[in-house]
Amino acid sequence: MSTPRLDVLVVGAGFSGLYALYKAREAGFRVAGVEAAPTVGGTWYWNRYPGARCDVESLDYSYSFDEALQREWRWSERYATQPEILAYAEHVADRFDLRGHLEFSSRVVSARFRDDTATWTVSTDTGRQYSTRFLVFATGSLSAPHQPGLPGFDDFAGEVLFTARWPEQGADLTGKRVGVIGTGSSGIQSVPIIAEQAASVTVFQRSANYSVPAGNRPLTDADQVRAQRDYPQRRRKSWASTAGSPHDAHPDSALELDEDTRREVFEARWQQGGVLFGKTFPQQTIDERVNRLARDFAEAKIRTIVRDPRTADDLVPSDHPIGTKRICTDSGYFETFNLPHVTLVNLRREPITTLTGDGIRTSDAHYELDTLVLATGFDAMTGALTRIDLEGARGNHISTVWGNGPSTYLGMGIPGLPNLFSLTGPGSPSVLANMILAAEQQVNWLIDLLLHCAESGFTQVESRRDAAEAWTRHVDEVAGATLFPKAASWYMGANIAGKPQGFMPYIGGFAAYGQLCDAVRDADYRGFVFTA
Ligand code: NA7
Repeated sequence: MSTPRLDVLVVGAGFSGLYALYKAREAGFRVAGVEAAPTVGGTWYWNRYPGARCDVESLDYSYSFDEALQREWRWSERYATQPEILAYAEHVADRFDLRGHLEFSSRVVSARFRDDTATWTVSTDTGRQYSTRFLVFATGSLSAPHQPGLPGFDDFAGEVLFTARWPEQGADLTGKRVGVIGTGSSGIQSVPIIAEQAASVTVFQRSANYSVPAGNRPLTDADQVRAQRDYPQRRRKSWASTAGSPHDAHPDSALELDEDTRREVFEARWQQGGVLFGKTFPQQTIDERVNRLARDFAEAKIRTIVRDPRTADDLVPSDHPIGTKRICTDSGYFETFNLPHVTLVNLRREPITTLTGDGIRTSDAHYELDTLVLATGFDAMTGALTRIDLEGARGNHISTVWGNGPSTYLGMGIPGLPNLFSLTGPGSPSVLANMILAAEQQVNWLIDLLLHCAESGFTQVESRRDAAEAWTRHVDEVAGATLFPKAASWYMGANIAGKPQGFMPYIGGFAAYGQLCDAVRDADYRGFVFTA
């Protein structure tokens, strides 16, 4: 049997890929990485649109594995901006000497498993080939941008900007008539900043979204001292939590509190800011009645902010329980619609008929535009993998293995694709949790598995099909006990025409998931088949 040049090839150098590279190297494996961007950072390299900011607090959205890194890195704001997070990723890559292992500006286009040698041959668009025993896809959950088929798209003569591919040198929108399609997190974060520059902004909204003020602020010296003092406890709590951050829901049931108290609790969470509003009370994304109370509160906020009642009507989400699409966090989004040069177009009432040379025509009007911003989301969770020509053992191709929707074992193994692992993908809690801790947990577990293979002389490890089916059923059942499947969200695959529908992330909780993974390890990796 021939020996591959590498033990581990990591695809992607975002936060999960960087940590996978680091851990695999520390474990003594021969390791390399391939990254499509010219540098590290993953999603934080590509999503450089104005206003891009993390919705998890900086102190939590950072690696926990290295004490000195945690002590020495200083976040300037409660919620870090894209440039600061990218600088952090760059710092980590330099600090741990990871760049030398990486080939940048190189995209994996195909990977083939050789049954006879139990190795993967991986090809990139730069013409390079890698031979590796294990292949780790750290390609991100929101990394395959979705460009909707807009009629007349090619006729539009103005500038088109994608939030997920914003030009590195920036875009000067001063004095421009800008149209924005998409009102998810990217649209909601960028619209207020675009409105500061543009002559006019027209926001084309298909679905209204819930958004909570981020409550961002600079972190003071006193904050830094407190943060360092409290870090051990903060991290302990995060590791034991449902979402990888140290925040609790209110101890009482919303239904048992009187109206005034309930309003105060919602108000306090609203003022605290951020996505956590979605978890103000226990049962909020499980019990329709509790969810309705939270929706009513959020709706009242929108109506208080937005002066034009018709615009306010259009901005109040009506098609999903609050929190079942990720709540957006904004800095002045709803306020922006009070500006005289900002217009909301409700595409449910007046759909786009076509793009024209100089704008967008809807059923009711023609909107003249110099620049069109597409904040139209991603082929989430599966797109990064299914866009690669990936063939595993015995001719199993990703397109057929996942033909009816993604099936994974513990969110990491895919039956038919031995020695291949996917990080932060379907069947894992990562997109519902603090992505960095989620990546650390999966990578720690995975490196243990690879060490187990190395120590036991196994050259091949593959998830059993029945184990993957059982896990995928479990993922589905847990989601079915919540309100999440009621939203046509990217969690469900609903934003991509023809994509199999089903709730893809594991919603059973971050800590619970870690325990399940550990239980599998402790039961001699039950559900995996090893071959020597
Ligand atoms: P999202 O949340 O998927 O938002 C994409 C937006 O684009 C959403 O409002 C879509 O409307 C809209 N969209 C997509 N296709 C069209 C067409 N054809 N016409 C009109 N509008 C369209 O992506 P983001 O980048 O904002 O955020 C992704 C995640 O990043 C976010 O959840 C956070 O976790 C961070 P729809 O809702 O489908 O009607």
